[in-house]
Amino acid sequence: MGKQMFAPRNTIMVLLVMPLLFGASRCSSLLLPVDCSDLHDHYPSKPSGVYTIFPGGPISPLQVYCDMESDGGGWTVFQRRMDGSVNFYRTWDHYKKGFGNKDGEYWMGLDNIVLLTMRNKNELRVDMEDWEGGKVYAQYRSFSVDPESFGYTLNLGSFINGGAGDGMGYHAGRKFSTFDKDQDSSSSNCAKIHLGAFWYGGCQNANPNGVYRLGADNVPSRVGVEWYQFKSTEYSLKTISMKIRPVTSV
Ligand SMILES: [Ca+2]
Repeated sequence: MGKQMFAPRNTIMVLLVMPLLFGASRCSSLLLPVDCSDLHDHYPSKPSGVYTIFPGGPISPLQVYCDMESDGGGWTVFQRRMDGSVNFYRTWDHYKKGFGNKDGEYWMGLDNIVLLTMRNKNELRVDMEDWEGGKVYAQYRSFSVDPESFGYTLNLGSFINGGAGDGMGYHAGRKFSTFDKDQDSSSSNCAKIHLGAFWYGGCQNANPNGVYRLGADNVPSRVGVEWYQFKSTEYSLKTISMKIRPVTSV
């Protein structure tokens, strides 16, 4: 009699648990998204904001800002400037590991960028805005960064112009440099001269990690948040964000 009494309850339990098990097995990445694109695929209506992704597996969660709007969304933001609240003139170790606030200005960290770009073929989009309301972007059909043992060399695919001009093309094939680790091709130290950290050559067309300033303020040139082909090197941008997304197979 007891079994008969409990049988309906067990049946109910199974019915309740089955969809959960089925759902978990069907969409394992739903619980542990690899990147913002993965998250966007499962929850297309999620707005832009801070989310936790797992590019290095389940034991290494990483908080990032996801751009769920630009060109269909699903972009994992690895660099963002918007108000000058975070100091970007930092050491190699900071650029390796990442710093800043995920809901504001931050750098994701080169090791995380390596992880994200070694898994899939990714494209790069750089959105930027001047102080007069102008909004443009630059896009590259592929983007990856080699591991630290290769100097975090930048690999960049073909350019798509969204009005910004090709500020990054010059930096393709360059190693990353900070003021305390000079890997540029200049006889001087580009990071020290331009108060930033980037894939400098000798030295740059883009300086997105430069000093946050209010446009063309006539202070010493070429140290601002710059994109030469858009506003020259004498003009510091109001906002810039660099983001990646896996390239959908064709
Ligand atoms: Ca040098």
